[in-house]
Amino acid sequence: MENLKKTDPDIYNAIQGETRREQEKILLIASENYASKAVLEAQGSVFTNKYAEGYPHKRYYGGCEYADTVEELAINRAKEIFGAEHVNVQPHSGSQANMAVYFSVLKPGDPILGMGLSNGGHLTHGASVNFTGMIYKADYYGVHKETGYIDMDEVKALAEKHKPKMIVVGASAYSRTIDFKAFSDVAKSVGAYLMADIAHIAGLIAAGIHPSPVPYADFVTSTTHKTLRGPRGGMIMCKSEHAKAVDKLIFPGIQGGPLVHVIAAKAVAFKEALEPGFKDYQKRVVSNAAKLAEGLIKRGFKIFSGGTDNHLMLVDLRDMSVTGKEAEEALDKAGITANKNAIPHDTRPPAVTSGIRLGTPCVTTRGFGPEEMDEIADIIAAVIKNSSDGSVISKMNDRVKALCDRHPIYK
Ligand code: DSN
Repeated sequence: MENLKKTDPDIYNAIQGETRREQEKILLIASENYASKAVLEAQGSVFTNKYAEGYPHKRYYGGCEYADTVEELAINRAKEIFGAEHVNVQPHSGSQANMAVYFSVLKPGDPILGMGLSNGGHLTHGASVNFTGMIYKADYYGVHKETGYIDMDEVKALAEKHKPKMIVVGASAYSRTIDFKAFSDVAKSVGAYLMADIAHIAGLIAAGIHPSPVPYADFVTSTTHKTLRGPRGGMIMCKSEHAKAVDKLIFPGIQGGPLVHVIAAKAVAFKEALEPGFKDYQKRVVSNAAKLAEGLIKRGFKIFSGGTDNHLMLVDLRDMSVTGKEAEEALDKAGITANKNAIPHDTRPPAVTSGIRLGTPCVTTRGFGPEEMDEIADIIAAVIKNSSDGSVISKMNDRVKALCDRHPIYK
């Protein structure tokens, strides 16, 4: 980065600082990952310079022959991974992907049914503060208060009452396997479209270790940077009958020029996802999450729903003396980055919460295994149980640093 260092030392230093932070801390944010150097190189390439409005071989600008190459590779690789009939790799984000799907088949005021934000859903699944809650008449299903699992009887009853035009399935903080077929059955029974937002579990689905919604859903949206380990961005998969409408909504409907450099990086990530090592990585993400949950349970913590089937878990702090906010702050001081998260039916406000969400995509990418998971559980337990004891926090920070030193990122 010699050029950047000379041209803009402030930004150069911030990038150096962020690199150190990502190396020296244990990152347990469930929606983050370390993209490969190849992904970073593609994203930092000269495609940054190129306008390519339109789609491969149907562009509004000249000079798109290489842009066509990367976009076609990204589309074909995504089709191979997920078995989708149609793929659009242009959404700048997961929210844009979801917006395009809604706009392609819904009218303002139409009813939709999604998972409630406070129960683990996403803003774009109908939250009142989001465009989806402003434009559509949103209703929400949640998780069962006792079991923590999605209650399909509730989903069916709400669908029958609310008569949604679209049912949205997918979550940001749900640790159990999702039964996409059951959602499809409910959607069909009330004549609703089904959109599956697989942003969190896309990598698991790509590796075949979580059931895929592609055979069942009319639309499947995702981000590409979470378990899928690509660049920040979105994508849409759909049945052929919706291909034209979706493409038209992304461009010219809600976006202008695609980010070709990001599409190039998506293509690279998809190639990596087709390699045999990717399945093994995703298996380790899941087994690491199970081990971390087990380690925390062993040390007296409650995991919401009793455990995890995927890459994340919600630590339920309602019986502990700390809030989610205090736990997040204490963990950060000890070198562990996580986020406070509402526990379904939480009585504390969203800026405080009674839980923390932990995920294993980052730590698995850097090579941590079951032993490290148990040690992380031990550190988390010590920090949360002694959140105002500076000497404990400092000792735990030493252990975090030692673990991170043994597993450098971007070797
Ligand atoms: N912000 C993402 C997450 O952390 O789950 C969802 O968009």
